[in-house]
Amino acid sequence: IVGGTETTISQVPYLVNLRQNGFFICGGSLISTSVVLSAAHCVYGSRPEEYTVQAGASRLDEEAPVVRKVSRFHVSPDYSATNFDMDVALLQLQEKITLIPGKVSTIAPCRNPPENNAYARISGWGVTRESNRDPAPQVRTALVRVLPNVECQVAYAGVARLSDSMICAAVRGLRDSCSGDSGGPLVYRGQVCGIVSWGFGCARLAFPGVYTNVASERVHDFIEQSLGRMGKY
Ligand code: 4AZ
Repeated sequence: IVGGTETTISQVPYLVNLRQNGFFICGGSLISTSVVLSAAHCVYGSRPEEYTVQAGASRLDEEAPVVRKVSRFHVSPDYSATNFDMDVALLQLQEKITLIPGKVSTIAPCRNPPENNAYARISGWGVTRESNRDPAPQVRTALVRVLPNVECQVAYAGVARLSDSMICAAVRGLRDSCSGDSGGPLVYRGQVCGIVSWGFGCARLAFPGVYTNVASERVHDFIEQSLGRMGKY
């Protein structure tokens, strides 16, 4: 998170960190006691056995109260590793997570997209500057403005095509998600409305952060279908 502030997991108890072979790689959101919502690009090309999910920890270097192995991925069949269309995945956990009031809780996927220019909360352990390499040791958060679609299309015109499965947010030049925040939530009115997906740099004036639009028809349908295939976990 660039331009944010340090916080504790009690402020964002739905946020989990995702590890691959023990190394922190991404964020995610607990949408049920056994399912994590994250980005397809966090898991694409790898195997579920390599991943664990940690919940209830504010710091990456603390022993998390809840650690679970990932048993299955459900990566959107329409995910594109070239243009990041449909950058969404559900991770099924081997065992249910024990909810800890005020520390580990679930969050519902968004039904309706946030209103234009509304402020939404992002959080994660991603780098605090575009030029940094190491993740932030303690979880951070920021409020970012959800941009009207046209504003984002103008920003990325000639650089990338934005699809209906994407939504943009930032306080341009100041606050944004960044490397390591991928897969983590953009929260509006207590629901997860975006998944940190991509952007050109971080907190640049010209380039807002791009999020998977959870309330878009294609993303919403994918989530519902996947949960159905899991047998309504
Ligand atoms: C990344 O590299 C990344 N500013 C995540 C989010 C953004 C840019 C890059 C959005 O994972």
